[in-house]
Amino acid sequence: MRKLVIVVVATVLCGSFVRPATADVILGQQLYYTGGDVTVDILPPSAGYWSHLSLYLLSGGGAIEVAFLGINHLHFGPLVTFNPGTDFGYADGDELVFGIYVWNTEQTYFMGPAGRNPDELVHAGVEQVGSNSFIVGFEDLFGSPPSSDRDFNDNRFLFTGSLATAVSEPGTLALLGLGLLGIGVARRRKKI
Ligand SMILES: [Ca+2]
Repeated sequence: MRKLVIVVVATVLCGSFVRPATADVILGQQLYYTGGDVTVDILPPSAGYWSHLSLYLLSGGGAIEVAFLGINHLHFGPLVTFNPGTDFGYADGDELVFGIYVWNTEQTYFMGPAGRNPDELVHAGVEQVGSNSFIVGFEDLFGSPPSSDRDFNDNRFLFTGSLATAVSEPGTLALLGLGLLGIGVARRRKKI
């Protein structure tokens, strides 16, 4: 009996620490370049609207289309492999902002924070499915329910390769270093 109790307790304890089989989708998650190639696969969409995927550079409140990557309804499977560094001048740690342009509504929705989008809502979720693999699902309808079902699976893409969900350690440390340097300069200026 005692043995049985121990086994049951051990099973319950282990169970509570086991990660779920499917990773969580994180809404508003951003992806960062880690140097090297990135491959894009188009996964079957669940949308009625047609869209295309592009890589964008966000600057001064505007968006520049860096690379047109493919039309969501015309192609499934591996789409393109490119190197954000050698092809487009990205540096390690730079954010890779992917977005969809929805043909039917002429709206563009970006990965990342809500404020980037025309309705001020998050429009993409990221699910990490491998060490360097991420499924990004977009919501292609404007606004809150009932205008939009907010299911984030209208346009889905698999990104593999040189991507990460956080800026690499050296980049973070370098930023911290710059911050400390800034504080040092400010203090010195105050003394004068
Ligand atoms: Ca939807």
